[in-house]
Amino acid sequence: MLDKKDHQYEKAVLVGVVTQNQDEKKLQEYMDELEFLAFTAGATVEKRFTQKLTQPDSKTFVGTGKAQEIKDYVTENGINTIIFDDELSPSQLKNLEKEIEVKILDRTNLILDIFAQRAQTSYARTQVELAQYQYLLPRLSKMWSHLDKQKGGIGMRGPGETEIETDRRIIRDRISLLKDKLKVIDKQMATQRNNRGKMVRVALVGYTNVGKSTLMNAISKSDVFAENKLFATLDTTVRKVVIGNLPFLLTDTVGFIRKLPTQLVESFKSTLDEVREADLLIHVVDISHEGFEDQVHSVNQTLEEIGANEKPMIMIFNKIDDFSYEKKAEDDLSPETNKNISLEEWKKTWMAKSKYPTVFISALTKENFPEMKKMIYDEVQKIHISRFPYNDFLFQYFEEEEAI
Ligand SMILES: Nc1nc2c(ncn2[C@@H]2O[C@H](COP(=O)(O)OP(=O)(O)OP(=O)(O)O)[C@@H](O)[C@H]2O)c(=O)[nH]1
Ligand SMILES: [Mg+2]
Repeated sequence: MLDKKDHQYEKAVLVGVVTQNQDEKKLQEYMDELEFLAFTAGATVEKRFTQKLTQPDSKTFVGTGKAQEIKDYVTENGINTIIFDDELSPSQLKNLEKEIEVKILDRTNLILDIFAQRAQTSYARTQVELAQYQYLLPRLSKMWSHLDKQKGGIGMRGPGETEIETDRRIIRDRISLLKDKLKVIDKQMATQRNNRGKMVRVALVGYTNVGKSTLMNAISKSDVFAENKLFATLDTTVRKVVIGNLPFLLTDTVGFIRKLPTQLVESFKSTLDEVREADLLIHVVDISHEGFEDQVHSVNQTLEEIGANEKPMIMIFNKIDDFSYEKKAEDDLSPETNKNISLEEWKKTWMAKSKYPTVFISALTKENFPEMKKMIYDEVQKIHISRFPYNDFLFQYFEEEEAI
């Protein structure tokens, strides 16, 4: 999977903790996601360490015995980086670095680093830089100071690399400068959005890597970057789309993830405003992912956090071409997993339980596109009619065969 020729991959280990009543399977799912994040950032994962704890240790997050086990492995195997699935407090981070003496990152750090690598426009870069400084400020004192020789690589890109040792005052000044800069851009963006007029606005939302950009490209014939890594999209793309006779604006934007760092939610205000100000949300779900129901839950939670949870929505279950069904033998008493449920059963379950119009498609093979387009058309039309009540051209019927 990794192309070692092009990049210098760092050797990393992962550390995950669950409470006593969470199960092993969930933990492995979380670790799979963390490994994907690590891979996206540019690391190869050599080993996973996990522990069940009623409460994380206030000093070292994991227990002392586990910390020692990790230290031994890291020393023996020349590991550069330890990645924790949870956000460490500044003091836990300091204690662990003192104890183990390699670079330690947490999930937030990793996500911020990926965002820093991915940011293309100066707008996105400014947002990420602000989030990074906000993360850095409380963790500034002597962080990584003993690691001078290993500088660079994951978690060290952006402000971390050059200004780690500088005075907090300088960081604070930089934060307020970036905030001012963002305020100006936010205003410009708001004006831009206003200038788009009264056209119905539809936003693609969903967990990262579910296929939002692929779907955007398929519906709007645009060319948004899509790939099998997390957070391929940071910058927002807006396209005018016409389905049947009905024009509307379609927005593709940043994906969500479990435990999205709060610093990012704050600094991506304007990006998320696209979602907040949309008339209709298209929630894209990757049905081929074993944890897709958790992902739906995370997305709904984030929507609630940004105050966008009461909007009309369409649920699109994507990647049906990649859905694999493992029928369970009758004498198989192992617990049922998502994979033991057929696509037909999923359809029935979700259509019954979702209060939103729901459709199952493949953005790649375009399976069920006519059904999906009809659904989008109907929902957009409802909004359009309430906005332009005297526009009678709208009452023409949608023709499935029409080239869209
Ligand atoms: N098999 C299959 N793969 C798909 C489908 N739709 C998208 N993909 C793949 O899923 C990966 C992620 O697609 P993207 O469109 O980048 O996903 P995204 O939701 O925009 O992701 P972020 O921008 O990273 O949040 C790519 O490798 C796509 O080729 C589908 O219907 N079937
Ligand atoms: Mg994308």
